[in-house]
Parts: sequence; structure tokens; C-alpha cells
Amino acid sequence: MAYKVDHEYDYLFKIVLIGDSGVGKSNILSRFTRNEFLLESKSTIGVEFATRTLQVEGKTVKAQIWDTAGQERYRAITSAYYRGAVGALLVYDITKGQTFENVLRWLRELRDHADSNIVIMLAGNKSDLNHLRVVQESDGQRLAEQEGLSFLETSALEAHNVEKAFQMILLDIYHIVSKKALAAQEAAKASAVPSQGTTINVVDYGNKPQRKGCCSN
Ligand SMILES: Nc1nc2c(ncn2[C@@H]2O[C@H](COP(=O)(O)OP(=O)(O)O)[C@@H](O)[C@H]2O)c(=O)[nH]1
Ligand SMILES: [Mg+2]
Repeated sequence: MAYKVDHEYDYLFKIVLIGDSGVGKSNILSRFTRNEFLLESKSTIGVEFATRTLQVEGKTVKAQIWDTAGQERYRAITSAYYRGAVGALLVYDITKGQTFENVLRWLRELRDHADSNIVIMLAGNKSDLNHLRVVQESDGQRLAEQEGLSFLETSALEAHNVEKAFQMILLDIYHIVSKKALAAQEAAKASAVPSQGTTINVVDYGNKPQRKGCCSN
């Protein structure tokens, strides 16, 4: 979803949060949109998405960030979740090796369901728990490079790099969208040949009365 509108904001970008259950997705979202953190784990926060409007290169961008309601536990995220997404934050927990191993499965899921141009950032969350770390930062970095993703370690608890992660995703999306808009403009210019006198048919109902609505009853 990358609509350009006139008033409240210049762009609306849908971003999805994915990754294993318990890695901190919902807390990353609440940290970014409400500056809140919850210590106890709640699998269902009850929101489909939360939004925050911010400036990206002088444009007002509304980020609409979608969170799962725990379906990831059953690997039952529907395609509607990914539909229209232009960005994804793929999160693992630096203290749980399994969540890092599952990153490749999540990438496959993204590549199967999301737009092929989607901007993906890998986030190693819970960087505040360094004493419990099992995934090295260099391993996260290497995987991101191999897969062509950007990468950061984050802490929803300490509000470390959460803002930066979304800023980076939004900036990458914005660059793609503005490049596309520019290419479309150039293409339109290039094809603006003198009119050949094509007739455009506009439906003309004349004076016939028009029925509003339809169907039986
Ligand atoms: N220490 C620490 N705990 C976190 C962090 N982010 C989330 N948690 C905790 O991890 C658990 C799962 O978080 P949650 O956001 O529900 O994960 P989700 O299932 O991916 O949405 C909760 O107990 C959170 O308090 C973090 O950055 N640091
Ligand atoms: Mg959650």
C-alpha cells in the first residue's frame, strides 16, 4: 500500500511485523507507536495495526504497522496480512537460537506471499540481554548481507534502535516509491507524442432516466 494523497500525509506505507512468537514484535510496535513496553507477554494485544506519522526527507509519511495476534505460533498468518505491504521487519530474539534459525523460513514466507519489491529489515531484538546472548551480532549481520536485507540489533525494552529501524525501512521504501514515480513521469513525457486524433468514447446516457442501484425487490 503506497498511496499518495493530498492532506494529512503524503504517503501511507504498510509495514508488517513477522518472526517467531515471543521475540518482541508487539513490544517493538508499542514502543514505536506509543512509547510503551509491557513486561508480561500477551499474545493478543487486540490491534490489527497501529500507525505513526513521521517525516521522511521532508515528506509526511504515515506508517501503518501490522502486528500478528499470535497466529505466528501456528504458522497460520494469512495472505491478507501481507497484502499491500511495502515493508517488513523480521524479528528474532538474540537469546533464542531457534528464532534466528527460523529467519530463513520467514523469508521464504515473505517471498511467497508479499510483493517482490518489499523492503525487509532483519532485527535481532532484546539487545539489552547481552549476558544471555546466543546469537552474535556478526551472525545477524552476515545473514542479512547474504539475503540482501538491512540489519540492526534492537531493544524494545530500552528503546534502542527501534526508531532507527523504522526510519531506515521508511527511507528505503520512500526511495523506491519516489524513483518509481520519477520513472513513470519520464515514461509519460517520452510517450507524449502529438495526438493522432483518437476518439475517446464517453458514455452518454442522453435523457434516459437512470436507475440507481440494482437487482431484485
Ligand atoms: N529484555 C527484553 N524483553 C523483551 C524485549 N522485547 C520484548 N520483550 C519481552 O519478550 C516477551 C515477548 O514479547 P512480545 O512483544 O509479546 O513478543 P511477540 O510474541 O513477538 O509479539 C515479553 O515478555 C516482553 O516483555 C526486549 O527488547 N528486551
Ligand atoms: Mg505479539
